[in-house]
Amino acid sequence: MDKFDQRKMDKFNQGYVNSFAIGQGYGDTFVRVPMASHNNDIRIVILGKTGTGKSATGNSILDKKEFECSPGGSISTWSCLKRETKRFEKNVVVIDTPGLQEVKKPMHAIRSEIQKSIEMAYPISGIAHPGPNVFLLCLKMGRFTAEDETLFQECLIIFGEEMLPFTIVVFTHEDTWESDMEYSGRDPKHSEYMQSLPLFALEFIGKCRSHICFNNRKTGLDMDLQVQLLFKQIEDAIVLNSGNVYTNEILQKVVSREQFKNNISYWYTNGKKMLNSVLAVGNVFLFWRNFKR
Ligand SMILES: Nc1nc2c(ncn2[C@@H]2O[C@H](COP(=O)(O)OP(=O)(O)OP(=O)(O)O)[C@@H](O)[C@H]2O)c(=O)[nH]1
Ligand SMILES: [Mg+2]
Repeated sequence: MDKFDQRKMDKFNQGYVNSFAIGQGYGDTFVRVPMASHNNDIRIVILGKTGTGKSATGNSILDKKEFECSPGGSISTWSCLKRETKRFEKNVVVIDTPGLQEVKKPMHAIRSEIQKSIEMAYPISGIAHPGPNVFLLCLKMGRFTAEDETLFQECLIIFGEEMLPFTIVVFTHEDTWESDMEYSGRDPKHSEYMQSLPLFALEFIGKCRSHICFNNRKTGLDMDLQVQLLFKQIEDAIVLNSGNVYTNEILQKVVSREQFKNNISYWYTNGKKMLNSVLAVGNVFLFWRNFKR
């Protein structure tokens, strides 16, 4: 590892406790992963850019094809959708959301639609505090672009930094990445993938609760085990967050803070324009007075 890589990994490790190392091996046998039992409800909001596999991940968690998935360029999820199931003795609520940074609709409309997911995450039992226990932020395993940097910023605009302890990054398309690596004659090592990520991504992911690689094409016991590992990570996040959830009150604070920031920048920009106009009029007046003399 050269100096630059070490610096990136240090930045990454500065974040919250990453309870599971990326790509932790688990062999072929079906192992029941022990889960810290805090509450029997798990409420999940799935976020990510269009086509990163949000709906597919939701279906893998639910073990049913509840959310529509679409290959290619077409967008399949336009509004938040909630589905529930009981899996591995947990009451699971999954809320699928439209793609962040979707360009075919106004940004403010997408943002407020995604924010609706918080109110939708009320508990099945009706006794716990409403709101999601975790956000699963889907990122497609592969190259990161400058667009991905704005994706992280967009997440923070919508849910604030307050979302980070509740966020688990899910690297989807693990299978495609592995076959791409094999095709180019390289060993698909997850640790090397992490090192290859740009600093902005490592910084953001390092601040999240944890991360996991995910392959939505797995089936049978392989898929069961993968989902159990994800549930274990979610359970760890719940315990580390002392059972707290991302509430609507947190969201309202974030929304008013964003509005305040927007108002300030509006008045700053317009105030500067007004001042420039006043100065311009003053200059014209002085010029006219001097001219008359
Ligand atoms: N090979 C592979 N394909 C995947 C994986 N996850 C999702 N896909 C495929 O990627 C495509 C897009 O997945 P979706 O789940 O529809 O993505 P989305 O993020 O919900 O997209 P929108 O709803 O349009 O925002 C589909 O064809 C999925 O089958 C994965 O882990 N591996
Ligand atoms: Mg979708």
